[in-house]
Amino acid sequence: MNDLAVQAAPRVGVVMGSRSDFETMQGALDVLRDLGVPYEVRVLSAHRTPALLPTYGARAERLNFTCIIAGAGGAAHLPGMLAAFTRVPVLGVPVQSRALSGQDSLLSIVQMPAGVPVATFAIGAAGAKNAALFAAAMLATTDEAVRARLDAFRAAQTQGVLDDPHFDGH
Ligand code: RP5
Repeated sequence: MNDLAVQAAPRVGVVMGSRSDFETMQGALDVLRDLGVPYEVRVLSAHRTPALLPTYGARAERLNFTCIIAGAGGAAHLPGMLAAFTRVPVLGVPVQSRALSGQDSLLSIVQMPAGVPVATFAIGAAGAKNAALFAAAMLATTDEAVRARLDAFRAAQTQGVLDDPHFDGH
């Protein structure tokens, strides 16, 4: 995973606690790619590679990332630990665990004590996609090209509903 595509001048870092999170996090990568947001992808584990967390936090600051999207499952301490090591905003994605359907991941990520925030998204694929859309929206405050692509995405999404033959317009 760590040899996955590293794009030129990444604006968003996408990290996940395990290769097993990739299927979920693929949704975030797809959205970032479709919206033309340069990103890099890493596997970083709070418990298996803890020494890499401060290094990555410093890298995110040095490269001036807009944000880090961090997906993890189970006792999902990766987003909170990363947030402790960097001022770059961390968007947490709770990966759906087998044992508790991701409720453990959600609570681990969302219940940060005051002082070190993690923005927390929905469990699973929807959360991964929305974290990427949120990252794009942050970038869109200063990047006109991303803003235009995000607006076009939302317009197409709206049109998709309106074009639905089961939608009667009332
Ligand atoms: C977490 O533990 C990962 O984020 C993953 O969701 C979960 C299980 O990891 P594996 O045992 O599948 O590597 O660290």
